[in-house]
Amino acid sequence: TDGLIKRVCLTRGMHVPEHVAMHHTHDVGPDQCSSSVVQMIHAPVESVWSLVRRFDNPKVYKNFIRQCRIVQGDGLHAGDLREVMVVSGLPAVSSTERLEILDEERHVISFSVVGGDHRLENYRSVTTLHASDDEGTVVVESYIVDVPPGNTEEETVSFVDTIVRCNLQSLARSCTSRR
Ligand code: A9S
Repeated sequence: TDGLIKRVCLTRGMHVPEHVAMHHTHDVGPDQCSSSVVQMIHAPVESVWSLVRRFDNPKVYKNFIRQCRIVQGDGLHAGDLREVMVVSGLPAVSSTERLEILDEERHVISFSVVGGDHRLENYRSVTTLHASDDEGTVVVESYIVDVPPGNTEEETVSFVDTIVRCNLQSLARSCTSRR
């Protein structure tokens, strides 16, 4: 409200590799909010990554997506674009999304929302995977987004956290039922 930008580290308190903490540290502007969801998965990092890396086909675990097509590039390079059509029942129809990071070595994927018909202006998320102590995978997904006019920060965080949590629970189910 006073024009100041907060720098928020969303893995505070968690034991994570340094690059993971770095990727989940965001500069949050006055009319923006930011949060994160953590999901443990009892499957190896490479098996989780094989689904998470599919910028071209997010439907492999995101159940709110009805259709997706790449509209620029091949979905493997920063700057590539996809157009996503959403299932009915959400306050959204479509979303145009830009691949920001696809780091196959460190298992980091990030995209930002650059257009579409929905209320999540300037949405950007980062998803990281790292090995847990028990040979499983820790997924951390954080995001930053503008608070839509007419909504509070709490409402926005609760809406987006719900979607992200559903996606990561679906991811966990897909990774563990294949084995
Ligand atoms: O797709 C994701 O990884 C995460 C989110 C929060 C996506 C949100 C969404 O695609 C809808 C599901 C359509 C909900 C966008 C951009 C806006 C919405 O209102």
